[in-house]
Amino acid sequence: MKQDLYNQFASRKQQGRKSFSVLIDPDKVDSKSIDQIVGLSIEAKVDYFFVGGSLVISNHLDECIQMIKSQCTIPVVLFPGSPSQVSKYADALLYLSLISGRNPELLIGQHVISAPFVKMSGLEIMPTGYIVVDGGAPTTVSYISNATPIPADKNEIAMCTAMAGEMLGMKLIYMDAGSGAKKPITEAMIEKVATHIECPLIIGGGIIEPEKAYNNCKSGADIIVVGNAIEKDPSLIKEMSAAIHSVSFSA
Ligand code: 1GP
Repeated sequence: MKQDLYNQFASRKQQGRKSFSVLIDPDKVDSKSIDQIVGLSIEAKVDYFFVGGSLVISNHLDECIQMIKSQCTIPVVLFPGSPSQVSKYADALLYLSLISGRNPELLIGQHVISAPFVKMSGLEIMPTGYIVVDGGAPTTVSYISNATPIPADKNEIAMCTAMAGEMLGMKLIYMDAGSGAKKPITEAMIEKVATHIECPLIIGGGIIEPEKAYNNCKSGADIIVVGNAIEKDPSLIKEMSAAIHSVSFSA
């Protein structure tokens, strides 16, 4: 199994370097907005693109990734909302198991069905424990997953879930309040989880202010994912990136 990008995630964590990932939902962009987001991301030294969405109604996932790839060398990681969201043009795939839920389909069922297809893609596969936390409003991910998110103030449940995921062999933990969450994950919860796991910790959902991204990194997040806020205002990329990267330098 290829591990290049994962090794990069892990070594950045070891060095205390924080990363910024811009989330692109293929349903919400056209060629003009991709150009703009990629241009701003190159300038702002964005570390990764995550591509995917809970639905992906359109069928231009391949096209979207090819457009990104034709303009930059920023790695593209698939963040799939369903097993059909696999593209050989990406660099890696977050192989997500929804460990905060009790829906067997999203824990293992869909993986069984998609395994041969995922393996054949040749992508670097990153086994990821996906933890959905209540973000104060029903988000697409909580509806689609048919699973109860972890209550926002139950830090111990999040901690134990992440620990279990890591001990089961997951290489990344992704805690998500859901796209467009009203309340992003608290710093207290991030800190509780970060101090009990060794693998890289990804945080996303409802982050709209650079200060929040900064505080999340200070609390132990390794990779910050922002989607919605950037769709609304792409100029935010620069400030977000500077805030996240400033933690690395002051660490
Ligand atoms: C959602 O973590 C991502 O799955 C990003 O959320 O779109 O709210 O930034 P936002």
